[in-house]
Amino acid sequence: MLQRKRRKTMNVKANLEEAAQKMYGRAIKELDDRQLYFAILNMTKDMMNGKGVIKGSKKIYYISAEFLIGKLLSNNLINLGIYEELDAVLREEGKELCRIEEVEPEPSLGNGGLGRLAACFLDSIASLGLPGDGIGLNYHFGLFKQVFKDRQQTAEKNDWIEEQSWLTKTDISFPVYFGKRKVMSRLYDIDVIGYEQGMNKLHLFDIETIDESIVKDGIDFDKADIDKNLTLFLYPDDSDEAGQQLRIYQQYFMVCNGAQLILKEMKDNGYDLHRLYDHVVIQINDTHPTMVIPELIRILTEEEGFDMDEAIDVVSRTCAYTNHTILAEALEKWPVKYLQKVVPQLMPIIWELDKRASIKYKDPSVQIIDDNMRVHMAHIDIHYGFSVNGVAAIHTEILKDTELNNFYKIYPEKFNNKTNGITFRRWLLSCNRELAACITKTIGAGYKKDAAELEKLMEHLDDTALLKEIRAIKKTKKEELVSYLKENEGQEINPESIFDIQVKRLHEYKRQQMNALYIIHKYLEIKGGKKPATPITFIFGAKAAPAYIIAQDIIHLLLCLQEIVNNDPDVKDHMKVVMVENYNVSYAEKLIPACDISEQISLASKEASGTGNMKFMLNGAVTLGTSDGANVEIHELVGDDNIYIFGEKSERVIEHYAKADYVSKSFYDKSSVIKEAVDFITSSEVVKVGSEERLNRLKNELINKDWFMTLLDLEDYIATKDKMFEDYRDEAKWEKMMLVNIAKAGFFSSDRTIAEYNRDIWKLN
Ligand code: 26V
Repeated sequence: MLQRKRRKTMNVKANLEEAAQKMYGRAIKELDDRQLYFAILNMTKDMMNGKGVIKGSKKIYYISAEFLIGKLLSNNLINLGIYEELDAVLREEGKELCRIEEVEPEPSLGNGGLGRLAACFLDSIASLGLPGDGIGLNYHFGLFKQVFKDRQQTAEKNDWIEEQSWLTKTDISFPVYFGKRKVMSRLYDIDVIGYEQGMNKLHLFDIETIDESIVKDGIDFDKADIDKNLTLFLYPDDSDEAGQQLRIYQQYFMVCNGAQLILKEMKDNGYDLHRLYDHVVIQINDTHPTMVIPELIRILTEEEGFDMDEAIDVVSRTCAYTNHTILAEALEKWPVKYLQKVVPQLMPIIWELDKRASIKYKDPSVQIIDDNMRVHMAHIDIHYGFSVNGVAAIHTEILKDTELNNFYKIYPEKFNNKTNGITFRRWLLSCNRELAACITKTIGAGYKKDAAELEKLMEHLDDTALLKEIRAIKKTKKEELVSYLKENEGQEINPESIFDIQVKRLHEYKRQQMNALYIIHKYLEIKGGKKPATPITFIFGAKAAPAYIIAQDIIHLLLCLQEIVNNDPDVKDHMKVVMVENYNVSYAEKLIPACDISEQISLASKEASGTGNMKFMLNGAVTLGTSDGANVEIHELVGDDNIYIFGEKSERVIEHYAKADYVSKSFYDKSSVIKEAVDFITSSEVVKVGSEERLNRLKNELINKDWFMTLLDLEDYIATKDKMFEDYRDEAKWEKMMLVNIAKAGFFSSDRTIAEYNRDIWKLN
């Protein structure tokens, strides 16, 4: 149901003229791109407001430390249904909308997949007409901006908040206590418009006393000065004590504000707090917002007169938890000592929750506070939430069978799977308008609201005109990317080459290092006279956590390889390497439509789902991947003939870990191909352009540790990738693979994911 407020006329031209006059006293054609951006921003905000807020008797609050929303202009125009019209109006005035879109700064309120998923979910919740808001933090500088210097990553702040932006300052402000220390918050909202729907909100809390001027060199600042720094950065370096404590300050600040906002909305609506779960569901996105559970219990008992039993019952029936990783090192376990210092008022509640769990269950692996006095945040969620979900079929199975098996035995009914999805508004309609138009022409526009309709493309597998058109669109997108890379990276790329792309956070389990070893292998082959039939461009984009040394070393290796390969006269016409700087959502929107080969090569069992894999498939790239995360479901959908799967399966990998029987050195010793590639890392060619210390460390890591089993899969990877390059030459075969991938991508719409969350967990009307 929509509550209509003020009705803003949908006449785009008149609205824009009005905004231009009001803001600058000028006509549209007299404005430059920057002025036009602000005029369009204001007009769009106004028009969105006219759509009214989505209402209902039960609301989902998606609480998350990250919302990687990307630029919003294009998406909002599409969802409002005025993109084409505005484009035409601007053209008449000699202006270009796609150039104006470049003016918008990109907020970096997320690290990667988890934050981007939250943003896709907000889009789908609104597009399905469900009442649901996001709750998070208004980081002023977000995740760092990556700048390469001397072939190494350095970090700078990403200053994204301008005088006028999508943020709207509200008059809502809450007190937040860290023990006796009181700070005041300020709520900023970003409107989230559904596709041809009403509006929800993304609520981003800020601290009133924030002080941007304390940021010194790069991203350095005084981590102890909470009043001034609390919302400056996303997950600042938490490798030291002050960094970890700041993260706890941030998490509590988020959930304390979130809890107050939720209860205020309950009361404003006149609902009975004793029936909170009838009106509210809180989806806890990974463990970062877990403290919302003890915080709500604290408020209900201390301020609302609940007894402890009822408070725990009500909160447990309101909160649901999503797990996004199986990596033990990524599961949060906060020392009691830190929580006691930052949020002493929560510790009695956490002790109480721990006591109740330990009375019921003796198994030490399901305790909340362990013998080392660390609080296992996920354990709070599982005991005191009503739903636990994984994010892809294989991931949920692994949680049930191994990682969380002891919990699954206690609460089998809580566990469920919700395979991730992506919003097609951004990842097709907005980033690949040409492909969207071609699909619409072929099967009609129904797929825009019901992505499953993409399957209709399967009836056109023999339509050679369509296949040629899809190939031509890919070519156009490759050419666009080539000119962007020339301008932004100073790299000359051949648009006729195969675009092989791996873009995602840098982590050893994602195995960018395996791709690097392939590149070395190919380079040495070409030097030896074996040239590939089609030239290849290997493209990477990845940020590494500043404190993650090996990840920094891998970036360094990639940048060294870029230097060597692209300047070698024997090689550069056959292959190139490009590591793009500061990979972010906007870059993804340019890279993904231009991709031929989508690299999804994590060690099986380690990538919970992946969502880049879905974006690439939707844009007609063919996956080269392991049987991991959502790759498994992509494989099932497209069949053996339309995907390239290699590597050890997850069961065997899990067995290797259990038996501790993987020895990378033995793979290095017994294969000359592996040895040659690994040794090249510290060859004179590379050392000449790189840091010997970094390169040595990386090589030693691969030979003597290789925790994520790169060498185990390397030979299979090389063979499968070579086969793929070979198959690329068969145009008819490749075009068909592209079309099957697009046709089968419908399942991965986040509209489907959200409909499942709603059906099984949220149960909104
Ligand atoms: C966090 C950390 C923190 C420090 C140590 C190393 C490490 C490794 C991984 C993580 C990931 C945290 C959670 C996360 O971002 N998960 C991602 O969630 C996506 C959305 O569900 C999913 O597609 C990705 O597979 C999953 O990695």
